[in-house]
Amino acid sequence: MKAARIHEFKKPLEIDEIPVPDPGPNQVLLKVSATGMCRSDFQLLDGYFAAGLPVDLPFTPGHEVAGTIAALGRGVPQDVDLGEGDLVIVDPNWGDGTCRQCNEGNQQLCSNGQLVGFGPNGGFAEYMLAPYDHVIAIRQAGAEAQYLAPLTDAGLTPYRGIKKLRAAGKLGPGRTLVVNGIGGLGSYGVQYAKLLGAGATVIAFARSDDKLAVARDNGADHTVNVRGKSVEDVQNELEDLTNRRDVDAVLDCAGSPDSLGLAAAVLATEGALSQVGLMGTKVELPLFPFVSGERSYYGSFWGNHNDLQEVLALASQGKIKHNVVTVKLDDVNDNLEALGRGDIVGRAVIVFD
Ligand code: FEH
Ligand code: ZN
Repeated sequence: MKAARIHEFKKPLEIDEIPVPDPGPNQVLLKVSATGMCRSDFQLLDGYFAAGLPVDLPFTPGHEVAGTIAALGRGVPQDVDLGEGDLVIVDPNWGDGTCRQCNEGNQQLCSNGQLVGFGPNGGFAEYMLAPYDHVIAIRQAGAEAQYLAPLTDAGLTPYRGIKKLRAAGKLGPGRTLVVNGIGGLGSYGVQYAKLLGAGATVIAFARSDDKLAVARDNGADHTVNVRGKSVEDVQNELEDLTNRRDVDAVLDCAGSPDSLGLAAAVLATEGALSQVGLMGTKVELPLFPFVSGERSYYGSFWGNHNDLQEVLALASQGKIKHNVVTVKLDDVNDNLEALGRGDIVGRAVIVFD
């Protein structure tokens, strides 16, 4: 099979011809149909995760996968409703099933767990392996792999991030919610801001008009191009748009020092910032304003099984729009470089024949 593999960090992936793997007793072999491309794939290749998520080279990235079952391991229970040819998505976070986080249903937080495409080989290949209990069969007629794959990360991570803001009581009528960074995650994040915002006014921040057009098309009430603007410039635009110079909640899908600094600066008293973007390497927040204004900062990572089921339900009801650009495996390096530059509008998805 063809596989795009990391042989050396900071060097292009190599398209290799390698054997199709055999499923272990409790695994399924997937024929990959579609795999989303994430900025964290670019960061993986760049060595960003070398300490936290070490991988054995050569390594196949790809953590946002839909495919069809090609074979079942001999230990897959007979009563499991999975069969060859079934269209499935890969639930990407494989916990150990024993720790507190796993028992709370948050396998993405398991310190002994595995993240597909960041440990186990992923979907930048024609076939891949997954535990049988971490694939979800899609029974909806007409469901397309290129739109299912992104739901396992780009369409999942911002969903959990918005849920944190809702759980913190920061959304609702009269509230303003910024989605900062309209890339693969932000194009879904704007939609969840409207779906879960309970009437909050949704404002998109981005550095390109093309991405802000996606945000408007996906339901943003207002957009602000923040490229080259000071905090005061942005506060002036917020006042023109909302009659306020601050906002109650921010979903930051970028995570760069500039985006985090701007978000912290415009966050209102008792406001909350939910962080899903990882462009930077550290968090710097103004200490006294955060303490004296009881502002909150939440890290939010990927999503759990229930979050994913909720996203699948919204998608099956036609409540989620996709901004997908389909690409081929042979063009993986060009698209990784484009991701690194922030040049992809929407989500690039590798599609296989
Ligand atoms: C996955 C693994 C490690 C870091 C970041 C990510 C994100 O792509 C999850 O949304
Ligand atoms: Zn990702």
